[in-house]
Amino acid sequence: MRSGSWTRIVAALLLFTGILVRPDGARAEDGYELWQRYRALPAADASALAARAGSVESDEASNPTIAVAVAELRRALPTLTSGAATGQGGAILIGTPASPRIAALRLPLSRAGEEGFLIREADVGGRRTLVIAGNRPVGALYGAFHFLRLAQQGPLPARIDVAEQPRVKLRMLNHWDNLDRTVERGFSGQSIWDWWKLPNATDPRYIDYARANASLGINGTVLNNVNAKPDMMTAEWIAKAAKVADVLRPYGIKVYLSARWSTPVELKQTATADPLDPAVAAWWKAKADEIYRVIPDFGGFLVKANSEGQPGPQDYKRTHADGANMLAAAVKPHGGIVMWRAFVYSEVDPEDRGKQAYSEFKPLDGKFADNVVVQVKNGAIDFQPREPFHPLFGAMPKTPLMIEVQITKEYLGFATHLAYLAPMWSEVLEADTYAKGRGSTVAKVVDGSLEGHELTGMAGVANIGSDRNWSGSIFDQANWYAYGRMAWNPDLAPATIAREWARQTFTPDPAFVEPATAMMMGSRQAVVDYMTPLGLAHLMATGHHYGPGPWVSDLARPEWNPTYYHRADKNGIGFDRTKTGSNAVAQYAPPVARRFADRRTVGDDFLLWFHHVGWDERMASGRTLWEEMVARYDGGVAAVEGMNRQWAALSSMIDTERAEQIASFLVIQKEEAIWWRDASLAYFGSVSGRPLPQGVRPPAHDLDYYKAIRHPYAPGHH
Ligand code: GCV
Repeated sequence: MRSGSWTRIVAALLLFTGILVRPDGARAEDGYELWQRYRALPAADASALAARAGSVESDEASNPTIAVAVAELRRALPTLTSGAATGQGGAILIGTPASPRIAALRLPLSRAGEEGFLIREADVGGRRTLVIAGNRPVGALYGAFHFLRLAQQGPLPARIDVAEQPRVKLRMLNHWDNLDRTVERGFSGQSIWDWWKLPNATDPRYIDYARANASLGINGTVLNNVNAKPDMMTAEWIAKAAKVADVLRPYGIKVYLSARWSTPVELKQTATADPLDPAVAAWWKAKADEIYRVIPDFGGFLVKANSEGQPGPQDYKRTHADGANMLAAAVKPHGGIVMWRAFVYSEVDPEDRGKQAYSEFKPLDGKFADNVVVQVKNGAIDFQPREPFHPLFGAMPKTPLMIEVQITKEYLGFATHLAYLAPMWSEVLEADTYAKGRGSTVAKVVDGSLEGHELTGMAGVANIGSDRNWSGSIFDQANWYAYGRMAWNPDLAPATIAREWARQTFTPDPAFVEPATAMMMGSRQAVVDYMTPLGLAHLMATGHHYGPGPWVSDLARPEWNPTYYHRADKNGIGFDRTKTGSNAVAQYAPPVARRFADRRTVGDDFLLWFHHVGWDERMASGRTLWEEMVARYDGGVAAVEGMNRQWAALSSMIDTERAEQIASFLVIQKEEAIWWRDASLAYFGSVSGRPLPQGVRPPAHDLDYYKAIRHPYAPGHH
């Protein structure tokens, strides 16, 4: 080992043990503080901040939400301004119109809506004061976090006048956390919910979880996996959930629970789970009453039914609407809602899996109760590195639809691959459904503006676990952050979010932030290119979805096999979803259907999603399809090599501890990108019979080598 490496390792150890402090005074960091590090600002910025916001006042400190907002500001400002040369001049006043001093200002609070805020400077009792106000305490809390977001990023603007309110009503995290503390598709340790010790003991971490989420405006969390257990509905487990709800409540976060359809039968309290059976409806009504007695602001239920082996109303020849409406009636008197998932595909239906959710749900439009929202994944298959938008968006005008995205990276390299997901989500949100002509974007379906729905939402499958850094890697914190920011405002630009995250998480120095942002912005496309280029999908190994398995063709159900999705043979590759194939294109509005159906307009990104293309057909680049595919796999690997180089150049600008972890994960990513590229080219080369173009590096091993790789202990698989 080179002596330089030893020096870095020793430095990292000293930093870790707190013995060494960097010359710039920064403490060793393990990522626990996320984007809420509140480190000392440079002297000039600190002085300017102290002059305007040196102390914090409120007339409503007895309100628990205002109290946590005040506490957050008081926690942050002293360290942010610790390097200030001048005194603590200005004051912050935070609250709602319940505060006489805020009411007297007659602020235009209609701009803040139910949950938003205003931040502006005003004269309060003859003193220049920075006012953070909401119509409700939670708005003021979000305003406090917004102010800290601004303050952490560099000099405050000379004049502050901000008015914001969320575009989406339900800004939800979905935990796929099991009662034994394992996490389905979780790559960051155990569940943060220490169920075994609840309700008697809580963990201070729950408060930091609430602080982090409230800083983004997240206002709901589903505590347990959609593959739910009946036990969750027992008094013992409801008491545990109630304790978590108590901790999260001041932060404006409501608790929701995933409900297993067959719960009353499995608990041996009803003979059937038929939603139209009065005994079943009565059981759920009593259960809802019981929950609301201990969680008065309980949000409601999330349900995965008749999907991947989960029970559901169809077991009794009833529809999804019958099921959802029965549960909705149970929570309705308490103001609760039901989020009913549209992620369904049948174990017996031979129809293209990508078409099944639309086929089942579209006919139910208008049949759901008004406190039901149908939760639709961003794409029609399953959180692939790239999918076209789900055809249900725009197709159910009478039904509120919320979008579900996956923050945890089940199909994008788990926690060790750097893949910033905001560009993927934004690609879907910006997609035009043409449901009501041009401009009918998915974002407008989701925020309710297209059809005038009030009940709107976004759900993100959480990547949060017991790891010190919460998300398994530092850069995966950016995905949690970006999800929350986009749930607040689906139009926020991914690069803007990346910059604000990087400034708060690392340093506001543009010499770091700009290249780091560029690296993040290119990272998801790199994953697409080394895993599933040109519209390919679901080529991952069986079960755990870790690593390549494009050859897998022996699983019981056709749609469990990667060969089902790529359909490669010696002539070509791709899933024909046009009229000559499954005709899935017809599920989109005509202008979209026409674009996807035409080889000339579909574009490279979705080419093989919608078309079966000959290996020798020419692409826009002038290459044959086979040559293009090789170039994409190579490009993906090259991009990751570039990220490794880029990080080597940037890492000295931040603390050693996080820099080293990121560097080591980038090495893993590089090795795995090469594995994906080599295994995929070995396989597709064998199927196509085409040789690699001249000068292209052959795979390191033969196909059998890659086929023999097994990973029975890959994380996140249940
Ligand atoms: C919670 C995919 C995942 C499953 C997950 C399912 C779902 O199929 O692999 O682990 O189950 O999606 O969203 O319900």
